[in-house]
Amino acid sequence: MKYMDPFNSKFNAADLRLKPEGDLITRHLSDMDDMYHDREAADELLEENPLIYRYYNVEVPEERGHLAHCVSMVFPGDVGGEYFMTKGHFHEIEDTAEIYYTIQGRGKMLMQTPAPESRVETVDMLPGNISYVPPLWAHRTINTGVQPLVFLAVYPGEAGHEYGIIEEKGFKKILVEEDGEPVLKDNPEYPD
Ligand code: M6P
Ligand code: ZN
Repeated sequence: MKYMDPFNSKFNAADLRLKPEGDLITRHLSDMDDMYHDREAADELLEENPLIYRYYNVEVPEERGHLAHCVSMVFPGDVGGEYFMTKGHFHEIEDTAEIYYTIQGRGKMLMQTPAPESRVETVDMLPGNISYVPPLWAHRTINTGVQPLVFLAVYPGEAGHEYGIIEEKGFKKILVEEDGEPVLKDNPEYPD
């Protein structure tokens, strides 16, 4: 392994930007509209095509020994009652974990083990919470509040992202707003 020089990144809470910016990824509704269960509501909102989330990947080599890290923000909003959320993923290298540190906002992390168990858990994402995603669990972050949900994520450099399973099947549960409260419900489209 080669030496790499130490460095800082600085997150500015006032404008929600990271410096240096690194690799900035933005996801609009059109990047994930078929992940929401209410097709009609998604189609309606597509005209506006809101920004759902963005994340700043600090540039470190994607290899074993390094710790990939990024600052993400999921914006507030919903599609037919289903809160704005990340696409969600498993790690390509399945036995790699991840830590999320919530900086501001309010939300939940939805996690699920691989089929056939497909066990679902959620943890609260509130300022100061350190959320642990153990190896093997798929994970998606969901903004249940009215401010951007902002968090730092750290994971092994080699972990990689596996989106295919979630794109195809979704999560077993969805998080929807009912009477102003987040309620976890069965995903009606989840295959048996
Ligand atoms: C977090 C980390 C990243 C991830 C990002 C967006 O910051 O887990 O690795 O890429 O959220 O989530 P997704 O990749 O599921 O769209
Ligand atoms: Zn991850």
